[in-house]
Amino acid sequence: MGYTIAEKLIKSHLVSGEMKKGTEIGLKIDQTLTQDATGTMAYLQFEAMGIDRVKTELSVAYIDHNTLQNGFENADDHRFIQTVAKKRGIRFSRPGNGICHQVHLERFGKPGKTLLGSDSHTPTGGGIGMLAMGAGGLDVAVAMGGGTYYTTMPEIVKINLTGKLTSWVSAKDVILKVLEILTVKGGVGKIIEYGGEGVKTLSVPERATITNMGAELGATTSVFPSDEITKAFLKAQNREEDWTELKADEDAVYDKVIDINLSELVPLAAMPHMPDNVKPVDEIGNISIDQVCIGSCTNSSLYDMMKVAYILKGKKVAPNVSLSIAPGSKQVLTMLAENGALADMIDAGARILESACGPCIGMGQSPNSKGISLRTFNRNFEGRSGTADAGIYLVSPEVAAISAVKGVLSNPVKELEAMPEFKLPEKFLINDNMIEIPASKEDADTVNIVYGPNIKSVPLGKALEESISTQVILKVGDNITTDHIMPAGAKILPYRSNIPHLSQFCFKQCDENFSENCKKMGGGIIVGGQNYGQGSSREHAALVPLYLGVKAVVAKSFARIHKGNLINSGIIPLTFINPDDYGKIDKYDKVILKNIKSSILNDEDITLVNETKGEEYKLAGGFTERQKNMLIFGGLLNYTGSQK
Ligand code: MIC
Ligand code: SF4
Repeated sequence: MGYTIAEKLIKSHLVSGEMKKGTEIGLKIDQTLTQDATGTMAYLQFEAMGIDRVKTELSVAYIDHNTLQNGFENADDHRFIQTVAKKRGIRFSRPGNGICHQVHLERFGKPGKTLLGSDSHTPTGGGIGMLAMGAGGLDVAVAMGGGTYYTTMPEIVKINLTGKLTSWVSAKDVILKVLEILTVKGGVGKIIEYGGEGVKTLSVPERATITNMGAELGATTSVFPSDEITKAFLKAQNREEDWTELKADEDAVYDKVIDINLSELVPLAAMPHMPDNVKPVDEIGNISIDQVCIGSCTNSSLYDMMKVAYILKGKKVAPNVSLSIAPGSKQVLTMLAENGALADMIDAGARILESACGPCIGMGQSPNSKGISLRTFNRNFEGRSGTADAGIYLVSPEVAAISAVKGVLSNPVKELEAMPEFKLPEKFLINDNMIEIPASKEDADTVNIVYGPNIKSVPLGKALEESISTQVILKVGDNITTDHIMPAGAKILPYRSNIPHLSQFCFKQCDENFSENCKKMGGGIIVGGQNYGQGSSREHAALVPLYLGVKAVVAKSFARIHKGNLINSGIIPLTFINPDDYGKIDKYDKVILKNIKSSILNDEDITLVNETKGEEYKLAGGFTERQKNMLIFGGLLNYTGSQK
């Protein structure tokens, strides 16, 4: 029996376990990336491990999230990351150089390699044939130190692409279609592998758009083959030697195959407030809009920007619309400036933003009250834009650009003449002058790490007690995102290295008083529905609840990265054996996790006694030996410390 691409990548990096679906595997990590919003914590944890130099083939620290500097905090964090990077052997991508995933694809990604990033959209690298996964900062810190990354051997789903995208229909519509089919929890425990004749019609940036937003499926990652198109892209980036071929064997077996005919796709949009709430643009109709934002790690390549500039050329942004554009990298922005496309955008009235995440993470450009904003981004969770009652629609750059001109949601297929061919350049403009090379091993001693006053220590869990007697401090529904648990945005992000300050914002959208209640009542357990913790890789969504005294989360199911982050910090993720029990528990019920320690150690079902209702429910843990140790010692840092 032959292998799929994903299996080949796993096989060549397997250091522990067997490739048996659903069981734990350990992978060797070749490359890591961090960004600044998760990076400060990741490097604090790396420092806590006491390792001198990173042991990966390549590690890069990017500054792209917290680039609004309306106080000293972000700039201090940047300085901290810059100095750690210099000392510990990590390349440093300076603010202004671009969004981590876009720059990594352009300058560092290599087919056949593994990449672990402290950002959930790390699977962008799957567009170039990498096994690229998002994880919590602590997992990335361990990988930087040469440690193994543990995950569950996933099922492999093949998306079989046939046909060719038609005029003004784009890669974004492909991934929106996949989201419509699979939903935001359809990818959990799976790798999505693209194949079929249609693959040949897609350029690397288009493939990267698709693998990027595979994160919204909850998938472990997504991957494309590495073929002649990949080779041409790498050659144009002056990195032809980084290419290797990667394809599935003829007789590879998949757990599921989904057929998508690219020729049949139409422009789509994900409506508020979930990326899988997808409908054709035509069906939604010409709704009035207030804002259009183009950019983010999903859609900010030169290819996307050239199409946008073409649509805007000689036109004017409608008076009711504010249009912002953030090209994804310095490479993209410089090339747009040189070929005149930037002038077309500016001339049409676009507000050009720096090459960074910007509005995607609520760093500016919040829409007006009840505003409707079309965005080429990947997430439209309620409140993420910074305006609680705004409605965000996720669309392609083509739909965004024509709608900005028309002032209403518009279908480019109807509004424009047939699309001309947009070719990628044979040579990208290459200038890595904003990537700092670390100090040599010999000079590392002369570099001092600079800690700003905003940097506080990392909270640590406590060793597990035999039984936990507490209360339900919060009950939430399905698909709770990490943006619900630990919101981001311009006011909060500067405090990513200050957990005590962050704690006041925890779960604010679900329960105004969550933080105060925790402080008053000494924390408790959280009860959740399906897919608890989907979205970002931010470990703050575990560290802040830990700080507030949350001991366990009992849910119907969990998202992969968040579950890992909970265990790493010593919070116990448990699932209902009978999902109907979810309905029987209420907020503030007094509960006991009876003999939880011995139940975890002996792989027994766990009993949750509901003292208020006089009932008992059975819960499953299903932890590996490694996870048991982390929970018993109160988190990965404690456990590692205990082994020294
Ligand atoms: C996001 O898109 O939500 C982020 C901000 O990039 C996060 C990381 C973070 O919270 O810092 C992600 O996707 O992992
Ligand atoms: Fe940045 Fe948005 Fe991409 Fe997250 S999803 S890495 S915030 S551009």
